[in-house]
Amino acid sequence: MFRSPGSDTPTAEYPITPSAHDLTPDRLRSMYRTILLPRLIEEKMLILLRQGKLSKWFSGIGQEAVAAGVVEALEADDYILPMHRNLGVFTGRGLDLSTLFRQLLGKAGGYTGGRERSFHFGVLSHHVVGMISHLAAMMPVADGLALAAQLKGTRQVVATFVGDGATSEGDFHEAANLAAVWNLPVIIVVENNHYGLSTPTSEQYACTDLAERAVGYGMYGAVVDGNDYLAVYEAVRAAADRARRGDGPSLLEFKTFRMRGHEEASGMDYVPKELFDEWGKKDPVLRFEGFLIEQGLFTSESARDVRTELKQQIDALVDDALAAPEPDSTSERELADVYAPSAVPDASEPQREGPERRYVDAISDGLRDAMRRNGRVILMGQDVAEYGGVFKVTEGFVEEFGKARIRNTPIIESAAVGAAIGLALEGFRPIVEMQFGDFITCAFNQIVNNVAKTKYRWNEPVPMLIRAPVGGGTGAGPFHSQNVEAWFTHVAGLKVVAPATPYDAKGLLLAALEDGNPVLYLEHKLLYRSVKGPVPEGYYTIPIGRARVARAGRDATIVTYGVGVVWALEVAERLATDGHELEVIDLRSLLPWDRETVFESVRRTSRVLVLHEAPLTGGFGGELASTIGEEMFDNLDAPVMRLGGADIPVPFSKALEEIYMPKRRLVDAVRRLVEY
Ligand SMILES: Cc1ncc(C[n+]2csc(CCOP(=O)(O)OP(=O)(O)O)c2C)c(N)n1
Repeated sequence: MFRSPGSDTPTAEYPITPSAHDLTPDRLRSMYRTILLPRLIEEKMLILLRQGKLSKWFSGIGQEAVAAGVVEALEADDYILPMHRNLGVFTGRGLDLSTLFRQLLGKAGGYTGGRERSFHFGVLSHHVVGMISHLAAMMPVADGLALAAQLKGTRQVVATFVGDGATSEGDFHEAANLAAVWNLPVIIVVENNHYGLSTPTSEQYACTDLAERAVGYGMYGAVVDGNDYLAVYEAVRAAADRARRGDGPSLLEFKTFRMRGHEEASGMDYVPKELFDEWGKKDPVLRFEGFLIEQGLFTSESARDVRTELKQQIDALVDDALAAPEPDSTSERELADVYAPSAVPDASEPQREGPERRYVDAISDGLRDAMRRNGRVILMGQDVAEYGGVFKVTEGFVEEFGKARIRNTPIIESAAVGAAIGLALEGFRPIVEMQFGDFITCAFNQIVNNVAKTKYRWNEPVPMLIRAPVGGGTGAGPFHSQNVEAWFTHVAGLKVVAPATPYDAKGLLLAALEDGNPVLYLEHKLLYRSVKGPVPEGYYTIPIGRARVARAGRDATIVTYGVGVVWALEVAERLATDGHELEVIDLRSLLPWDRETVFESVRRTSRVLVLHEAPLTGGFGGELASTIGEEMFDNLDAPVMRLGGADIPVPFSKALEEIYMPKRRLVDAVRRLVEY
């Protein structure tokens, strides 16, 4: 039944491959409905599009056998991650059609209430996890869902769809490699419809068949006739059986064809007409219908009756959806839905008492406490297991928690974060360690588009902790010294914290894991072993979004975070001898940040300097300064001043790095402020 990579799809006659499984006549007749329904819905959608009642449509006409075959071959609790042409997954999984039509038409009462378009949503009860626009970005999520199944010991498998074009994306490679290395129960469903928008496969990849790549990843691969419904069914069943046996992932390449344009507005002049003629003969719905008639399971009349029945149902549902109101909301309601309510108690913080611990030890202690307390906490990252991480934060963790929970990843920042989404959707609390904060750029898309937006888009929070060792001062050069906060404080749906003391490092870490939202935790490398302080033993949390007065004063306020707190306290000490009493506010959390504590300080001092190590231009200080200026103008005796790193990459040489660092300019800046 499998055609091995390199062989051609048959072109002479196009019979259906009879199933090796015992499919009863009733089952085959019901499978007909599964492949027919999306075709008929699409035909209706094309009418609505022409009537201007639908804004956009990505057609899957001609490709239905792939989605329908996957749905039919898998169990109801196996996850499927469809793409933009896979209506058949949603209908085949039995989603409520009334809600689905409202979703497709962008109406109130749809699955996302108008927040997302077409298939960009998931329904966990039906084990369907929809896409984001960024191609291949859901493949690492599939790995995470499969890992969750593996950790829980269920028999679930996960099928993740990807187009021929999207196989060129980095996430395809990272996810395929991760699935193979971790032997995950994943089925990569490559839907090769021969074009990625207007680009033919000859300009997309240079191998003969995409399934050849399976060899390189060390997984099973096969080319399958994607327009032969039963061949798809058989291939997916076999792949699922292999995955359930513990034999790992498969890469199935289904050769099919897109019988419409990329999307309905884009036309299809770039596709030679002969291809439509050729593939039209292999129409998957008609082929299966012909097979059923040939087998005596249907007559042309009974097939027509099924069509009529389904069309009537669709017409009624569409009329109902068209009559539904447009989404209606308020900015308050939309804002309130970006985050899940925090589960961290708002109680007062414990005394700053306890054994003296270094900043790095406090992070380790917090992680260990969290892992002991909650068996669902899983830590993933490069070299975090036996090696203990490059900063030794997780030293000894494998011995205590085992390899299943302390997971070395390949060098894959993007897929590690994507996999964390899958874990979070399945109730785990993943922690992803970036080896250096600088490498978080490789996971940027997953963090800002996938992690941050899922809660708002389809109301499923994906709580996780992403740890990033940041900052310079160690002579490590432009790619091991950066402060990354401003790239992320701009993103609704994330929380960002930056502790400056061991006490806060532990309390914020535990809060981040309990919060119920994705939290980016910025730990400053220079503080790891240079800062010590009392850390309470046992479990405690510091609510995210609460600043602290690190030093009280009345002449001016320095608002800062991370290593800036250390600098500010040093300068405050020094200038106290000149009679200047500086107040230092340690923000601790950047998103959200504690306006009230800052505003109260400004009321006391009337002068503010905003300080951070990151470059000044476009830095988070701009947000702080403009808010203070806007809200506190009447209380200010001087313009809000900013001090940040020089607008250059962080240089390697210590002498040059000092030029970058704002620390050397801090005393002058404070003098300017108090003397203004
Ligand atoms: C990361 C990314 N780059 C570009 C696009 C724009 N885009 C949307 S669909 C598409 C073509 C996708 O081709 P393929 O993966 O083969 O899937 P098909 O549309 O053929 O089903 C492109 C380029 C995108 N959505 N995401």
